[in-house]
Amino acid sequence: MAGRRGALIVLEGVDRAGKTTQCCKLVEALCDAGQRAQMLRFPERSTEIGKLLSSYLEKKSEIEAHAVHLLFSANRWEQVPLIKEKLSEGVTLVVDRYAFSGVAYTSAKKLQLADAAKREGFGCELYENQAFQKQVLQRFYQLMEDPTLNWKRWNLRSSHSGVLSASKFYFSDSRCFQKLRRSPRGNP
Ligand code: FDM
Repeated sequence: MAGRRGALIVLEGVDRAGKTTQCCKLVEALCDAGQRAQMLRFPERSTEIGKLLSSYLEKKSEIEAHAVHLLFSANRWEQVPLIKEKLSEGVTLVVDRYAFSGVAYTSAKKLQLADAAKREGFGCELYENQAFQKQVLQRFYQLMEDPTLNWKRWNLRSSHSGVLSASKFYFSDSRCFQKLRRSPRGNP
């Protein structure tokens, strides 16, 4: 008889929201509770595609906007066999960013072009500036407005992070925490 499938839990949010810390804590808590859990993150920078993305994010190379969006998507697709294998083995996967980042960052980039002159720098990587991050946050809010995703909202004290699982989606920034009951549709 097949064992129980693992859960896919995704944390989404803007840069420096604390997603990685929360992912680590969640994996630790699940393991402490006797579950098998592992962490993944996107972009997965170790693959050939991941190396291209890393170089792009570190401003060492330029890639056309549509092409880079497809590379982020391909970078998720190349991990799909591993994801399926782990889930089918009963391992719960806690994922630091997934396809919602793809939508939020690419669509925010279109807005950013008009606003580029107002950027304030706060980080080393390409997207780490406040004006752009505000736009990404707005895009996450817009994604949360989708009525087909059946969101619920909680108040949180701090942190900008979110969780997406096969059956639940959570997103939070400093003001809200949302939950999706149904499985999100769509591709990685
Ligand atoms: N990012 C990440 C995208 O623009 N699209 C995507 O599909 C994904 C998964 O890559 F700025 C961006 C978001 C962020 C950067 O940074 C990854 P971290 O610190 O490794 O999360």
